[in-house]
Order: sequence, then C-alpha cells, then structure tokens
Amino acid sequence: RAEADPLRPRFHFVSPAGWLNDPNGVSQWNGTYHLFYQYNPEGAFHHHIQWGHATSTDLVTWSDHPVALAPSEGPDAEGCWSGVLVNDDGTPTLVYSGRAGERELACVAVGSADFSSWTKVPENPVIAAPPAGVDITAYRDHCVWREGTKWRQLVGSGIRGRGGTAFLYESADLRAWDYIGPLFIGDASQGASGDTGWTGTMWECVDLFRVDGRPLGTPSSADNASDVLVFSAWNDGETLHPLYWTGRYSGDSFEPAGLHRLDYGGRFFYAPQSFLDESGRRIMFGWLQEGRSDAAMVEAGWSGVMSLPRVATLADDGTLRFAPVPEIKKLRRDTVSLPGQVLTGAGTPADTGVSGSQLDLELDIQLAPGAVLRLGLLGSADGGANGTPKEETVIELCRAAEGGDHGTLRLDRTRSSLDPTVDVEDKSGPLPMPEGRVHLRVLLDRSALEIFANGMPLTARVYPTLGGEHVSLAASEGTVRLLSLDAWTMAEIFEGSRTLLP
Ligand code: DQQ
Repeated sequence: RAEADPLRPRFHFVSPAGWLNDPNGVSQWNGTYHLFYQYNPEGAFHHHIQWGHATSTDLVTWSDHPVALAPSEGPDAEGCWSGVLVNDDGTPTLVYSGRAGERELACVAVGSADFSSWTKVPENPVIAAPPAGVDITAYRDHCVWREGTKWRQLVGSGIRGRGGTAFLYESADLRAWDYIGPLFIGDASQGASGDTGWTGTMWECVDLFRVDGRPLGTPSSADNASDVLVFSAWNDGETLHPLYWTGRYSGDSFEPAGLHRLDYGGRFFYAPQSFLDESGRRIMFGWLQEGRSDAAMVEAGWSGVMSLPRVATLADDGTLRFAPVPEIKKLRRDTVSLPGQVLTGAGTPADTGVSGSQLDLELDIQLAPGAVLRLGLLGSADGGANGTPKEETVIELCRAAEGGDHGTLRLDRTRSSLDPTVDVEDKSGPLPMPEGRVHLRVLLDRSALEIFANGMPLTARVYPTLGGEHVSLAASEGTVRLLSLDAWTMAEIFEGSRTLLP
C-alpha cells in the first residue's frame, strides 16, 4: 500500500514501512555513513519507538539494517527516543532517551564493531533524574562530544515560566555523569518574530557544534560567533520550528550572539541533527513531518520523510547557509535547459518544457527592484475558472521595491491541494539577494519539497490530488532576467520492494 502511494518520495530516505521521525546517530565511520531514525514499523503513528538503521557509502542510496534499538523492560520500556552515536575509543556507542512511565532519561547502548548488535549497559539510566530543584517542562535528547580527556553532554529541556534550555553534564566514561548546570536559558518570549513562545517552552534535539569544523572547546580566533546551538522549539506538545543561536561556547556556558530561523518551512524541517564527515563537511539531516491528518497517515501506511543531507557553512554575516550535498547530482537523468531570457510582469509565462514530480531544478535569476519571479510546480493540466491550473504549488522570489540586497522567499501552498484536510499554510522568510541576484535550487520529490535560495532553505510538504506535473515560470511583477534554468528528472533510490525489518 505504502509503496504504491504516488505521494511517497522516491529519492528521499523513507522508512521501509510505518512511521519515521527524527534522524538519530548521524555519522560517518570508516567511510560508511550511518543514519538511524525514530521508527515504528507497526504503523504510521508515533508509538513504541525503535531506532531504525540504514547505511550509505555515498549519502544517496541507502541499505536497510535490522533495528538497532527497541524498547525492553527497564528505563526504555515505552520507547527508545532520540540520541546520538559517539566513538568511544573505537566502540560505537549510542546515547539516547529511554522512555518509561511517561518520562525520558539518558541511556547508553554499545555496539559490536560491525554495528550489527547493540547492548544496553547495566548502568541505565546513566543519569537517574533531571536536575533536582528545577521545575522542568520536559527533558530529553542528547548532544555528546569529547572535550580533552572528558565527555560532555547536553540534554534538552525547559524551565517552567522561563524558557528552553540545555543542561550540561560531564563524564569520564559515558556511564557516570556529573551535572554542571544549564548551558544557558532562553527567554520564551524572545524571538526573531517577537511572538511570545517563539523559542518554545522546551528545546528538543539540541545540537552544538563549531562551524569551522574544529572540536568544541578549542580556543578560536577573535571572531565571537563561531559556535552554533541548533534546537527545535517545542511548545507544550506542539512542534514549532528549528532555530539556532550563534555565539561562543567556552568553559561551562554559551554566550549567545544571535537567534535565527534554521529553515523557513518551520515544523517541516524538524529535529535536525548534524555531524562532521570525514572530508570535514558539517552535514545535517532533518525530519520532514507530514501535513496530513493522523487518520490519513495511518491510512497511507507510512509517515515521515528524511531530508536530503545538507551541508552547513557560515556566511560572511555570521549566519548559516545550506546546500544539498553534491552527491545528490548522481540521481540526475534527463535534462532540459532553457536559454537566458527576459520575463516581464505583463508577459505570458515562459514555456519551460519541464514536467515531472521528481525533479532537481537550478536557476540563476536577476530581479529588478520590485520584481517577482513565480515558479509553479505540480500544476494540473486542467484549468480553473481563470485558466490557471486547479492545483499548483508556487515558489516566489520577490525583490524589495527599493531594490538593494533584500527580498523574500515565499512558498504559496494555498492551491497546492484540493484536499481540504491537508496543511496549506504559506511559508516565507527574508532572502539576502546581492543586487537582485538569486541562485535557486529546488528538489521536488512527490510530496517532499526542499528549496534553497542563495543558501536559505525552505522545506515543506505538499499533497496534490490531480497528479499534475507541469512546471511554469513567469514574472508576476516587474522585470526578471532568467540567466539560466537547468532541470533534471531524478532517479529512484530504492528499487523493488524493501523488506520490513523487525
Ligand atoms: N522526537 C523524539 C524525541 C524528540 C522528538 C521522540 C522531536 O526524543 O524530542 O520520537 O521530534
């Protein structure tokens, strides 16, 4: 059933069956990439969560492996929630949140050298309780790293009435942990949008790293914004969006410099986790959650998509930029290129000759002040009243009327589906565009859509019902110079049917 679903992605990683959420234990080990994920093979709902496991040698195609962790009697009886993989002097070791009695505590499992079997350590839970005397909202998920001769760990949490936080711990052996204190405490009312609750009552899946690839805690040069703390803002049960603080981690605390949105798709790129690969790239995966109802997910038989791996780099302004790993280009097949041309607001849409629902598009564009480029995807053949397709998902690039280097990236999903039960909320965010120039990359994979405009990501889900595949391009305002457009259909990464691994 799931395999036949036309909305199921074909070149993104999805679980063999049932439910998938957060990426876990993302890493590279002797050349092989490992992706673990929150998994329920029993059905497309979040329950009795296990750790699915897949490996890759190229970050493009994936091989399934048996489940690495499953709940068992004890501190993870109700679920093996999110966590990380670390290299403990050659031994692959998982640090994760065991769930039992509706609370989560840190647990550890050690792997065999070939990653095929995992043994939970007798010391579990390795941290017996959250810090005493603090009124916490929740407490789970782990970021673990080596610093000097010790291990350090962050556990995501929140302090009631104050805001999200991450508690810092230290250990010599990953088994016995000393509590140090909160790394720092966010202000729940603080935020890029000024909205109350923007940073959440709790920070899920905290991920602290140095963007220059050097180990955390090593002294750095004069610039004071080289550390990044990624978290997923969670508001009393509601998944809000991924955010990051730039700042400086030193000693036992983090001095924040700025707060930023990680992906303009908000909750559609949730619970990201990153790692440094053997070539020194900071690679991040995120969970593309669904925008359809619980009942529709169960009915479909599958839920959740893993993002394509994306590389994070630091821009001159001290914030992050992202691009899908170049390896993904291996999947490119038939290509269509459009000659450079000028599009004007009054003119008819350009005939792209591009169609498909599994596409990689690359465009270089120059926008005049006030101009708007409109790229339509998944357009249905039959038109509505005014001749526009009955269904269409529209990406817009808008340059500020006064010109300059600023504009907006917008995803208009309001006509993306005739199904009234799916999420079609608008998504948008500010887009730096030096002198009106934009490099736009769009990866469309059935219901999964990843957009990168000058490195600013916007990830979302769309649920067309009419099977439309038309790609349209037009200037809806002002003058847009299309410098180049190249499009490819993308190959599938899973051939035949996958075995449901227990
Ligand atoms: N999902 C996990 C938690 C995490 C949340 C449970 C984020 O560990 O906080 O599946 O999506």
